[in-house]
Amino acid sequence: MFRKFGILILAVMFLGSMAWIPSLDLVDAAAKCACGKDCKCEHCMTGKGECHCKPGEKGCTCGKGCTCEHCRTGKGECKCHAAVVEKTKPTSDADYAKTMTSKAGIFKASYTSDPDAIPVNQMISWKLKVETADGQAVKDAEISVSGDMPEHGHGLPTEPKVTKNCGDGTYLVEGIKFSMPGWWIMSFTIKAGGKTDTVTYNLQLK
Ligand SMILES: [Cu+2]
Repeated sequence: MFRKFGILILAVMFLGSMAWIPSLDLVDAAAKCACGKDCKCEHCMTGKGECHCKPGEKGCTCGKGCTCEHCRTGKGECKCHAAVVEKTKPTSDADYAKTMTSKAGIFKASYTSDPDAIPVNQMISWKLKVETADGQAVKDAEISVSGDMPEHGHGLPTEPKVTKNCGDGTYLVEGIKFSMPGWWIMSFTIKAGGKTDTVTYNLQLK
């Protein structure tokens, strides 16, 4: 009786471990995918081949190029996971400057933080100064804010917003709270003069 029971337990454990193998593969594969969303391309589901998404193409948010149906045809949802191995650590040449040029080179923006030494777990505000690439103040921008901790796959605990346009190309951003120390990315999507571009800052909080 006891022996039978033991064999049964072993059998269950064996089947259990078999069931784990593919799901572990999936977790691993998903971690390699660069989509901001979740796409179901072969690359993302199995880790095979390269991701062939093109950023900005038919709803694709992959940094890589995946050939999932979502990315090729725009149908359905992208099921890639946000965390990418290469992106989960800041590169050694990561720029921590407070003045950055936007991705497409349309704007230049600098921030100042209040307080200056950025604390963890405390509500703070930033002032963002926005200029065109040639240094003209951008006075009528629409700005959205997002913060992200790529190593952990989570964002800010708050939803910071521009609460005041100071009129001289600076904008008050309130409601910023970094919930833990580590590497953070702050992105500001700036829309002005019919153009949209994103400025990204790296932060290393202690
Ligand atoms: Cu975190």
